[in-house]
Amino acid sequence: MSRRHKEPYLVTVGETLAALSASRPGPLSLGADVRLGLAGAESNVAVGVSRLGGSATWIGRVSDDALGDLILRELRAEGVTTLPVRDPAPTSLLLKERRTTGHNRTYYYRTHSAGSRLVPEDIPEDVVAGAAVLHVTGITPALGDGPARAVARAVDIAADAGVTVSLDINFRSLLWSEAEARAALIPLLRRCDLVFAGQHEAELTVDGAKDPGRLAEGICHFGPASAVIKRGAEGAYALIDGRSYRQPAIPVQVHDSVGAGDAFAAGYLAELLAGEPPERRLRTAALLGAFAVSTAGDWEGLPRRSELRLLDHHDDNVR
Ligand code: KDG
Repeated sequence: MSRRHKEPYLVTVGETLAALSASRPGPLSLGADVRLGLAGAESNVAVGVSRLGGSATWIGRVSDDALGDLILRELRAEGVTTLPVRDPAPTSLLLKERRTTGHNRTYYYRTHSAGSRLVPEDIPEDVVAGAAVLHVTGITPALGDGPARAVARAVDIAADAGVTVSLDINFRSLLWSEAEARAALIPLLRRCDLVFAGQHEAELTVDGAKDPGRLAEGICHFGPASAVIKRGAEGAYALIDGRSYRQPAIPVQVHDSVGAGDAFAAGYLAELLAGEPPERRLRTAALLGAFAVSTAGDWEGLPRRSELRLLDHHDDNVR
């Protein structure tokens, strides 16, 4: 265990972005209300774990300017340990246009960003080797050769040290093609213990399968002991150390579904860190997913542990 932590911790590697989200439906227009927030799958997971009382460390490149300062300030305020490399390149931007009430359009501005200049030398070996869990996603390897090699190095260090390696496929079609994602992620998958995938992401990984059970088996065939297939409102199917589990989704009113997958992973991983059994990991994962979709922003609405019960019963008004 690293000297920075006294308890089992999760470490994650990735890019945190500034997010500008239009508040009202319609085309972007001059003077529109646009809200500044932060996004990034890996830091979303770190915040989710930290809010549940787990210990989380985030590693990445951060611009040496006001947005970089904001990212670090917010992550630290959330109790996440940050190990940034400050970089003169800018912070990436994610723009969310609410084109209609039910349809968002996302635009990335992340070429040559600080986060995409991550290199293997940025990964502190002692921190990764001392973790209980390393969590990576398919987004960072899509940012370029340096980030792909950095993630591969983190996975190699962790796997060699016996650290549980978790991968969320998180396929982003704006960053690369399905063929590129497969070519880059399958070698990573072979060194992972636990994989999270949406239905489509699992289909992209396992040829010809559609049924969640077959998809999870196909993923585990590459090497991981556990695969969790996230199916949105239909819940999740998991194959964990050879046993299958079904976790229904928690019914809530959907406000903004972006970030739900990260929230789900955070809930699962926080319980894994706490030594909880699969049923509890999946239940908390589903609860965090429900918090994420029923609140604004990727992570801002995620619960503290004491708040889990708000969605964990049938009475909507706690008095
Ligand atoms: O999972 C939510 C992420 O998509 C969002 O936070 C931004 O990391 C992000 C990305 O690259 O899409």
